[in-house]
Amino acid sequence: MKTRASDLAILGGQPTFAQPLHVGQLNLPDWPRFQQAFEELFRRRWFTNHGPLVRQLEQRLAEFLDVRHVVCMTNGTLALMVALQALDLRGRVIAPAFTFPATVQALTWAGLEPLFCDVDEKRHVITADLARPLIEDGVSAILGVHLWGRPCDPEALADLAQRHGLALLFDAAHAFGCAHNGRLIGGLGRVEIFSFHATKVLNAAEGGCATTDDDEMAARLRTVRNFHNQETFARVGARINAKMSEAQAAMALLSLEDYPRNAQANQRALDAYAHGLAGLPGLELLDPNLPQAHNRQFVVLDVDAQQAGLSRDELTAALEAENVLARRYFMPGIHRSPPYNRLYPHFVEGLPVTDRLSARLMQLPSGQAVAEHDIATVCALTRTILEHAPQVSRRLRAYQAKGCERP
Ligand code: T4K
Repeated sequence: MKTRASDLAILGGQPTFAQPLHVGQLNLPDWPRFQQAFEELFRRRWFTNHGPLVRQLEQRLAEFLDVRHVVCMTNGTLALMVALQALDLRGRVIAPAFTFPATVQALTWAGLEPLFCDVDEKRHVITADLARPLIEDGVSAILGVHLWGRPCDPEALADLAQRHGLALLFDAAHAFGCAHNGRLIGGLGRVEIFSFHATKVLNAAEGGCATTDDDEMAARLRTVRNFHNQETFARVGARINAKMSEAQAAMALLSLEDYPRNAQANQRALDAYAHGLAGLPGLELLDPNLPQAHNRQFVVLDVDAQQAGLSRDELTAALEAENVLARRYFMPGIHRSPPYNRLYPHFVEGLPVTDRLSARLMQLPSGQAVAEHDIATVCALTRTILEHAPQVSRRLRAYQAKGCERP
């Protein structure tokens, strides 16, 4: 265990981990089940276009989420693009800038403009109070993001949307298995979308879905998802190929079976971080204990630079030198990223909370590939880095003076 400053890799020591520890928390099914699923797929010779596995997945997900309709798609971004098209939106959409770029990219591809809304400092999501002042002519919808699986003010947003005749939808890419008021997220707003990317708790390699309790919306989603005239359920403006393949569905079905085990493992990892980081000044782990169901897929740390003695960027750089690849999610806010900073320059200085959170939050490695003793080591390293904060900070500033962000 490293205790001396000179042991730290950022100050000249050897990296603690020979292999990088990633934040990508891949949940893999065991190999024999995966092999069997793919052997069956090869035998059946039916690989896409709403095959039996996609239909089975849609049914199982609808049961799991307790929602009337699940429409599986190629990935979460396309699910969002399809949802925006199915809602037949025009003009501007109120959305956070504190999110993954895909949320806003989907708006752009649907020909819509983002109207960036700042987020709540404690919950990191948009709220009705923050969205209300943005409502003006030309706004057609509110797109909330349940960031880190935290539900974003659904009732108050629904009320606001209804009063102003706006559509309400949610990007629930992080929120599979997370509950709001005792019900799993999936039936909020007119439509919600999920991501089944490899790094998500439900892993289809790539994949996603849209969910709704609204029969007409489901028909529209299914129509937009497929370019084929024979698959027409509703009149829509434009269509696209967003179909999920059978290979993706095979993977997702296995991952869904494993979900309880994976969520429990995530909770154990979070507990290990909470234990290992307890008492460290300036570090706050998000939601270590939650009363309601949650996937616990993101281990998010809030770094108060003044109290910790090191900024979030300095801490991630020092950990990276040890081969601990923590991520600075989400940085910068989308309002500061191209092309949005160029297209909508008036937002660049207009989202103070988003800017503050973008500078403070980091995601820590977790998931199947990160053992509990690895987490204990990451926590001990963090402790040592903080204990030697002035030297670490000086060293990083010296690198920066040479024009490098990190060693
Ligand atoms: N809305 C929100 C709020 C989202 O967060 C996302 C996606 C979407 C919409 C769109 O959903 P999708 O269209 O993706 O279904 C990753 C994921 O690619 C992305 O799905 C996710 N959010 C985002 C939060 O994280 P990157 O580009 O930052 O991470 P990436 O791909 O570099 O992976 C992270 C780490 O995981 C890497 O350091 C290595 C490890 N990894 C990754 C992959 C893909 C592996 O070990 N194995 C792998 O196969 O976006």
